[in-house]
Amino acid sequence: MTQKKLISKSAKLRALLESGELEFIMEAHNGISALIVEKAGFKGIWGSGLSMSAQYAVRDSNEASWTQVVDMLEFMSDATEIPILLDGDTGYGNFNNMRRLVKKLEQRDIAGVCIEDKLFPKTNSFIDGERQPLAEVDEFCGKIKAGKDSQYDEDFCIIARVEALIAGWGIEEALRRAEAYHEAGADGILIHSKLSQADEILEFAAEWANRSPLVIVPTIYYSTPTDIFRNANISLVIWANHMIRAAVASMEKICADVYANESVAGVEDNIAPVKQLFFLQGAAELSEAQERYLRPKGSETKAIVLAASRGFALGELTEDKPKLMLSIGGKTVLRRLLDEFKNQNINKVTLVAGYKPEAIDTSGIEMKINKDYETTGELASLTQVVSEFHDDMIITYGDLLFRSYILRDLLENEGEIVAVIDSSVENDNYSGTPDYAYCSQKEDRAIFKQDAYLNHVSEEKNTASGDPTGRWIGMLRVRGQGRQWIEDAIDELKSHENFKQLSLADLLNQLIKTNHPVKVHYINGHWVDINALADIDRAGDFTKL
Ligand code: SPV
Ligand code: MG
Repeated sequence: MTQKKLISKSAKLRALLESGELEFIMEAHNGISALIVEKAGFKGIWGSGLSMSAQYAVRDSNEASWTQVVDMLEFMSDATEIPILLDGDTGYGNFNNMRRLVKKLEQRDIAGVCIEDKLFPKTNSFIDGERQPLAEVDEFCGKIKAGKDSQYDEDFCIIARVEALIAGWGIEEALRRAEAYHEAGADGILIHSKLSQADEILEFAAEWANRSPLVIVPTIYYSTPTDIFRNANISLVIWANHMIRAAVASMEKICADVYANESVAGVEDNIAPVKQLFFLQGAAELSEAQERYLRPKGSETKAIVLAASRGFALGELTEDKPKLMLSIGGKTVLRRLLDEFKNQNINKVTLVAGYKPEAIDTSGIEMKINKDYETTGELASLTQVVSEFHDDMIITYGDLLFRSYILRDLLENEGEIVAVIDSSVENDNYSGTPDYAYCSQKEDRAIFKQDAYLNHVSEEKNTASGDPTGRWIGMLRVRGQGRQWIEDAIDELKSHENFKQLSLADLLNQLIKTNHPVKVHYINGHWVDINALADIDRAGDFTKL
């Protein structure tokens, strides 16, 4: 979603300064505090030098470089829609540094900057403020002019901060300077005081008589009722450091408690829940965007694994466990299968077990049991999990090992039902009974994404359908209507007298018989299944390749 900015941040700040009402902005010192200020309802943010220095644990004496300040402002600005007025200290140098500062601030959508008439490097006005030298008026006016001349956006605001009262020069000097700065083009005057009463501020405001917007910082004269500022025609009040002070007080308290009690149990109810962090960070928006843009391949796909039989041909190896728990190259067949699923983002797996289910490692999977596994076939196992069917699923035998690309490419194959067919009909190493596939076309490797369909699957070679064109490896992709077709086919086959003995091949033949196309996904080797002892070595070699 593109969000169109109807009113620029600089225009919003200008509107605050010129609203004719008393307005308020609150200090923030990083992204999250800026966001909290905005959510509380404030119409603007003070990018306080003191607070930003404090959050970096350095002194308010230009110890943090101006680019470090600007980098932090970028996070603050990205997180919010309300304007930020930066406390730009002295402009971090002379007129030339001021020009570059304005350029960089505009690039980061900072609405304005306040500069004070002290010398670089400055220190906080409340530390020996009266001893700090003030800038030459002309030099400071040149800095204001240079800033105004270099701004691209006409609404970008430059506020000139007068330190004459703090430095002990009195009202006359403060007014003289304010007037000069006003003349030089400042969009407003910040008159600062470190007295606990607002008297000198109010006197200045009366003399200033609305020549331009007046900004104040009632950090020390905080007990003054706000209406007094309103009545004095002040334009903007800056609450300059209250967010960092709130954070420090809270962190000190919580930290001491946790340290003393060697437990966080006592503080849990007094701190922001983790969910609140997610909320402020906008985690919900990211989840939505992931849905929109990411939708990883396979993430909606489910796998059904049929693994009820013991694997008698494997002899005593399967005495105490089904064959999918056999270890091949240090990993069980099941784990290998699950890893392949994970590689393709398939995370929901239902396994139909039968023989010795207690020996199966079920971590990360759901297991259903075909109790009659000794007397029933694969279709009976599949029928056990019809309720687990999904609109997008892989149905596979549990004793397959295959190269990753086979599943990856199968997931890309569009088609309601897709069977993986190995185009090599003969396989000398093969120990089981193959499911020969008779397809509409032989594999033609010259054709990219060949469209071929299954005509018939059979354990017999040379049936009436002609020569087989491959072997079904025991893996199917089902999606869309395919799920319903399979459910219908199972229902139809249930009335078959041999239903209990039917295999998945019978299910495929039923689908074809009822005119539901089964698409062929041709492969050439790169898989093994484990039926007999000889397969174990073969599988071991396969995993080493
Ligand atoms: C700041 O917030 O860094 C200011 C205001 O400059 S004050 O600390 O009151 O000087
Ligand atoms: Mg400051």
